[in-house]
Amino acid sequence: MATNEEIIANAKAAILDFDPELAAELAQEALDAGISPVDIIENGFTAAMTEVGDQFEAGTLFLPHVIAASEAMSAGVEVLGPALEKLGGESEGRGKVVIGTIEGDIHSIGKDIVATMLKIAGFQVFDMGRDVLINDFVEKAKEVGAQVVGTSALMTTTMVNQIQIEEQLKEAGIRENTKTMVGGAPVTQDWADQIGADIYGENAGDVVNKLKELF
Ligand code: HCB
Repeated sequence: MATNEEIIANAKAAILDFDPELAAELAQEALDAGISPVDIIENGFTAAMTEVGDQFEAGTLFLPHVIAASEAMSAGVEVLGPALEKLGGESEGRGKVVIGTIEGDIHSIGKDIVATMLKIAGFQVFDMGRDVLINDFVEKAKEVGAQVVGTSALMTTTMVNQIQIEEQLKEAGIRENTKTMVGGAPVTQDWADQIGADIYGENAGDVVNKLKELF
């Protein structure tokens, strides 16, 4: 029988082999073995996606490979969905979070994971999707009275749009009552400080810890 480490390593390999059926099977095997769905997402699937990104950048993998890898990851995460939801319910109504991928950017996998983990932690999450207009974030925050507006940016060309969130929330007169959160692979604590965002989320676990501390 495979050890937990082997199951996680195999799950990572399934993404690197672009195999959605195997990723789904291994997600189920991980749950049956009592491995936390968070562990398999972070140490199996996400670790593989990081490697795919590095190889894409190095020119050893191409866009169709990236698409196939993200489809395999989605197939695996789908199986983990019910188990992730079972982790939830510890404290309903912690706060309202409007989240989405920033204007111009269609990457959604990381944002989806953050949104799921926040729901599990008891936050009310308004997931705006991807390539969300800055104005739509602001309007939604006003409409629901959000405590947090979180944006995800996966590209150096789109992270600059996070500055617009700061500016437009100020113009709408709601910046003082709203915390801003930024995340995504090229985003850093330095960037958050530079643009005046309140929270930098390095990964989904970090986001949940920081927002739990605040609310
Ligand atoms: Co895409 N892509 N891509 N891509 N892609 C990246 C991001 C590059 C870095 C790859 C590279 O060159 N090394 C690169 C960007 C370079 C740059 O910075 N300028 C890139 C490019 C260039 C592109 C296209 C332009 C390619 C093209 O068409 N020529 C195009 C984008 C077009 C557009 O947006 N307008 C594109 C398309 C795609 C897809 C569609 C094939 C696919 C996305 C599928 C989807 O999301 N539904 C994709 C993918 C998968 C990637 C990589 C390989 C992985 C991203 C990912 O899902 N990681 C990525 C390489 C990389 O990032 N290393 C590559 C896994 C998740 C779990 O990690 O960092 O997103 P995460 O999220 C973490 C963390 O950051 C944090 O928590 C999450 C969970 O722990 N977090 C937040 C995330 N959002 C947060 C928000 C918060 O408020 C707080 C915390």
